[in-house]
Amino acid sequence: MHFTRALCRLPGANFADGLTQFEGGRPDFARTLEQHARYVDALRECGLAVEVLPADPAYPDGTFVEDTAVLAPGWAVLTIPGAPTRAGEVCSIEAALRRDFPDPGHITAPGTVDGGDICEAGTHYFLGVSHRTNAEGARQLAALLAAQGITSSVIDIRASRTLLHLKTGLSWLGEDLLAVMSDVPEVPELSRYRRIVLEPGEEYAANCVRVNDRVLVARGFPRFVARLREEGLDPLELDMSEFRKMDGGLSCLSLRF
Ligand code: CIR
Repeated sequence: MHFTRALCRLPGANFADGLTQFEGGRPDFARTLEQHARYVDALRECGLAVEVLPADPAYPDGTFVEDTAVLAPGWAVLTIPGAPTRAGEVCSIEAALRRDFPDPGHITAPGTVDGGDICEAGTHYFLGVSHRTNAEGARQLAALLAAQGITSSVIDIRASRTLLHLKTGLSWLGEDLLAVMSDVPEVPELSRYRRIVLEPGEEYAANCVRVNDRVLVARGFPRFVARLREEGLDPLELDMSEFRKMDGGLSCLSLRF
């Protein structure tokens, strides 16, 4: 899929008050802003026009915009993020997305979906059922996707201690290639793809993003970057240290369309 646009949101001064299980210290706000600016520049280098929304102090996790919507070509569905403190983030994203998607679909209660659980792989989407996305949310999304001609399969990651979201451990790199952490449970549809399995110590890099001719990937994972190059891909490495401290990955910082 060729992307032309992206939506991001600046981290706010209370970014460190968001949800996290990470035990390696609090993020530094100045470095967070630098890393975010570099991320936005990288999307622009990939040819995208990027809209950057202002921070909203009501939502310290609001910079992780990916969780608020699921997109497909010409189509959007607004989610209900599974963490109660994040559910209100959808409102301002909806206003921004409606300019391009005037009639978006909606997940309705009691369904919950975090966009980070939805791994888009062309015309097939993998739907993670997690501690954020519930089975009802996945069921609603599967029906909405089917109406767009997109098939889907559910991967239940609730038993995993390492996967916050499905895309923490699974990314589509284009065509028939996936990046995958060994913790991702097997489902039959995964066997249709070739896989780069993340090596021990490099698992964080599994959350990467193919953007047109490039692959945005977290800096510091040389074996994975070498594997991407062997596949003829063109990695663009980005420092993600401060977002990692808030359990965030590369994909969650933007909605791409
Ligand atoms: C949260 O726990 O909701 C945020 N601190 C991190 C969300 C990361 N989102 C994502 O991976 N899609």
